[in-house]
Amino acid sequence: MKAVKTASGPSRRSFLQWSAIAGASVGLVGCSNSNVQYSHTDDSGTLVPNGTGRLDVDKTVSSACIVNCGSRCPLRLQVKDGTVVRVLPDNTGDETLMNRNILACVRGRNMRERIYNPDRIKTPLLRVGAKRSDGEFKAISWDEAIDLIVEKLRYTYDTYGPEAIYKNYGSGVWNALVAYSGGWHRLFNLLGGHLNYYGNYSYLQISQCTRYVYGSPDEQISNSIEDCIDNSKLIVFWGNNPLETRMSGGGIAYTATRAKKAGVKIIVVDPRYSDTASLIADQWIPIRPGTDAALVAAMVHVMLSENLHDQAFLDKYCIGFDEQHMPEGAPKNASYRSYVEGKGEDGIEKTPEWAAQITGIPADTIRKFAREVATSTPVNINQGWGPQRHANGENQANSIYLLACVTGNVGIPGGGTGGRDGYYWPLSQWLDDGTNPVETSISCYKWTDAIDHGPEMTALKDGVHGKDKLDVGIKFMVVYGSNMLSSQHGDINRTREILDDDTKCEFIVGMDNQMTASMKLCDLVLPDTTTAERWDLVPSEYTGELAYEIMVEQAIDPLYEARSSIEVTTEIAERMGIGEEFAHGKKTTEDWARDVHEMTRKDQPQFPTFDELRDMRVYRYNPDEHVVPLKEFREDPEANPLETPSGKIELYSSQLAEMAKTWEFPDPLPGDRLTPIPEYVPTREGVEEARTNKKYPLQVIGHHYKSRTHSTYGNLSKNREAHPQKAWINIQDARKRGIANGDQIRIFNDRGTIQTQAFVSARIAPGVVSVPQGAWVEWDENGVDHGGAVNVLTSQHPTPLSKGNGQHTNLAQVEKV
Ligand SMILES: Nc1nc2c(c(=O)[nH]1)N[C@H]1C(S)=C(S)[C@@H](COP(=O)(O)OP(=O)(O)OC[C@H]3O[C@@H](n4cnc5c(=O)[nH]c(N)nc54)[C@H](O)[C@@H]3O)O[C@H]1N2
Ligand SMILES: Nc1nc2c(c(=O)[nH]1)N[C@H]1C(S)=C(S)[C@@H](COP(=O)(O)OP(=O)(O)OC[C@H]3O[C@@H](n4cnc5c(=O)[nH]c(N)nc54)[C@H](O)[C@@H]3O)O[C@H]1N2
Ligand code: SF4
Ligand SMILES: [Mo]
Repeated sequence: MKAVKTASGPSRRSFLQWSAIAGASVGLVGCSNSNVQYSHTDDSGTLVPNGTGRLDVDKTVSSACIVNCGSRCPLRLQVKDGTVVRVLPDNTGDETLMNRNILACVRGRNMRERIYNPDRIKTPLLRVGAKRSDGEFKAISWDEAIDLIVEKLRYTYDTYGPEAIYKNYGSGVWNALVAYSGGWHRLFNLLGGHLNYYGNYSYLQISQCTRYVYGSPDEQISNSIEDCIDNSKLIVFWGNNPLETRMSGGGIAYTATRAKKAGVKIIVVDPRYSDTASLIADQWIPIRPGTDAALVAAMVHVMLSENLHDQAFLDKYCIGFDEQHMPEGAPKNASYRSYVEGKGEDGIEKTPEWAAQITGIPADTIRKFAREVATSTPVNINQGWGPQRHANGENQANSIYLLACVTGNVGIPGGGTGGRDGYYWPLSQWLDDGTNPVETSISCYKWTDAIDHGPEMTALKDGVHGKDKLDVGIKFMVVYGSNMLSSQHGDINRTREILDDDTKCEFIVGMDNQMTASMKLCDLVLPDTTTAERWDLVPSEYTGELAYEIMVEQAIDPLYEARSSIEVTTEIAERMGIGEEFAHGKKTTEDWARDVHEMTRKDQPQFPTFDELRDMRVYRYNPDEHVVPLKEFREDPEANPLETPSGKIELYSSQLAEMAKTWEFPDPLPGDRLTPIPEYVPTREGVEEARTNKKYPLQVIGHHYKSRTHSTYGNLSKNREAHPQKAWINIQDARKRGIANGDQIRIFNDRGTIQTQAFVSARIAPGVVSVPQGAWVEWDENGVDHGGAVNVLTSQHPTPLSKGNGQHTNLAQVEKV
């Protein structure tokens, strides 16, 4: 039944066992060694090889793990007597690179523990506590819950208008074509609209700064790793940790491991000796967080002094690198080269010695690294989103792009743009949200401000788009598939304070399938189904050149009183008199999934029918060629100009120079400024402050962790046992504080205090602490979080250009408990 259109060519290499990655993360059911693949344990707890287990089940249905890890894995759910008794990985592929099985990681294989978790929300719940943070609820019926939503929606539209209605960012359901919006935006759009947000927490900074360099309205993706396997000499994973953040067998953990096996050299630039550094890298360059733009400047200094830069590329494809190629009206000595050579405004030459004292990387290492990157053409400089999730994230990201240009790697096989590894965008259609009549939007990070003081927010000061200012704050908010209120947004304590004043945001509806800390802050909580309890479809995304669509069949009846979001929004629409426009007769998740699939097939008639896809489980349709973005531009820049004002890559942006004059930064903190070139900008709570701040001398970041996807899976006992929450701290910093490995420590700043276990190690740069982000909060009576949620420590202060989440920029102190 498999319809396979692979991109396999003579240079594609044969299957590599998954063990390199699985071996590092095994601990739950579902693992493999180099010879045998195991999928589950038998009743005695013994591992059973794939295909040999007892299969006395009623049925095996196609499902998927849809959490937002960026990979998207098929799962086979085996059902006995209406219960999911076993979770098996994909077996629709084979042992070739481009048709490989898209093996779920240990999280997805532990899906049963999420389906049958005691934290499942069982009925609709109405807040009865005086304050939201009291977290007290009573059970109510679905009828009452829907009546209440209808009443509050009518009231909010009548009293405040559509800009007071908001659905918060939430990535927990993003990866399924129907569940991703659950119908909420469709409902609001038909009722008169809602306040929009732009960007996302994943890559807000890079998505807003790229347009000034490459002219792309989003991030500028780079060559695929499949291309690197065949063509690169070197891959630099720059603040990018795919062995932990892209753990699917369909994902970059797999292809990056293949690149390593194919002999491509790998260097990792990261404050941590990450799983990627430890498992596949030839070299680790530890860097102080937020200082990448300084490292890049010094590398360019070395390249210029030793004539290793690609002048021909810069002349032909870029403006702004040197004084001879500046846009009209730019001041003298404003080029990047002048900045590096000390002829710019600050008069400082950006030597390796200068960068060494900022980045913590020895000058000699910087020199060697610069030479290696310049001479290993083609090199794929592959930036993750860690560098851009900083207070100076826009310049961090743009500086790494710049390095790809200075070395002439853009648009060629084996090279890259300096962005993240490329992928083939799936062809599927998503549930149609309709059109929002409201054009106003805020950055996705500014919702707490829009609740707290919306009407004070302006375009020039707060990045309001589509309007000069907001006229009303957020008054009605939906929190669906989102743990923003008390886990994933910055500064959890400030957020709770804002939400506790229910004269600001007057009504909050939450919908999740687990009773998270965010649900506990809502006024009305709705029990959603899990993916096992509904129909849907799941497209591929960050799986490089693997493109596919997964069938999600309902495996079991909804547990308790759970109902799927689209069925709930369909009913709300009916009660509000727009049922026909909303649903055109559709009622169930299956109706909606079939409808969405038909929309896809209208554009893509080669796709299988819905029922064919049920048999296939996974439909694969890889591209025929490697993903090499900006290839046409490289071949003929005149015929294929970029969407920048000059049509070229703008290493100096006149647009940014203009914005720097008009944008307002009242009460600025260090770093609150725009620069036309990606220079190094010291910021609030950056490395300079760390070195002078006696109270809070440690830089705290929060990497994405294999135990969870953000907070999702964070409440499961097996995941916690395999990968407990631990804060990484360097041996020197621990010793100074009398801290031994495994000790309980407190990490605190003016925003809050968390307590967790110390992981004392040389795997993290001195002066840096990393608290894996997404742990579930566990408050004690003194307001100390014993779960270890890093966002107790993070700031809501937005980044200068994108008004985004510099959540990796924090200072704190650590002490032994
Ligand atoms: N400090 C710090 N904070 C960060 C980050 C960081 O690096 N550092 N990273 C940021 C990034 S990149 C992101 S994308 C955000 C992610 O932030 P969120 O999108 O809030 O991600 P999760 O914490 O996984 O929350 C998803 C929620 O969806 C729920 N969910 C799962 N399946 C379903 C379902 O079927 N139905 C419903 N209704 N709900 C479901 C889960 O139970 C969970 O509560 O966090 C950001 N926060
Ligand atoms: N297991 C797992 N996988 C996930 C997720 C998850 O929560 N868990 N979340 C998913 C989501 S939604 C997203 S957006 C992606 C996130 O993907 P990323 O944003 O790329 O992940 P991070 O862990 O925030 O950062 C990547 C690396 O950058 C390093 N880093 C931090 N600051 C700096 C810096 O200033 N300079 C340099 N050079 N490096 C720095 C971190 O130590 C980390 O190893 O991951 C996805 N995959
Ligand atoms: S968490 Fe990501 S890699 Fe793991 S099973 Fe789910 S989709 Fe796949
Ligand atoms: Mo993300």
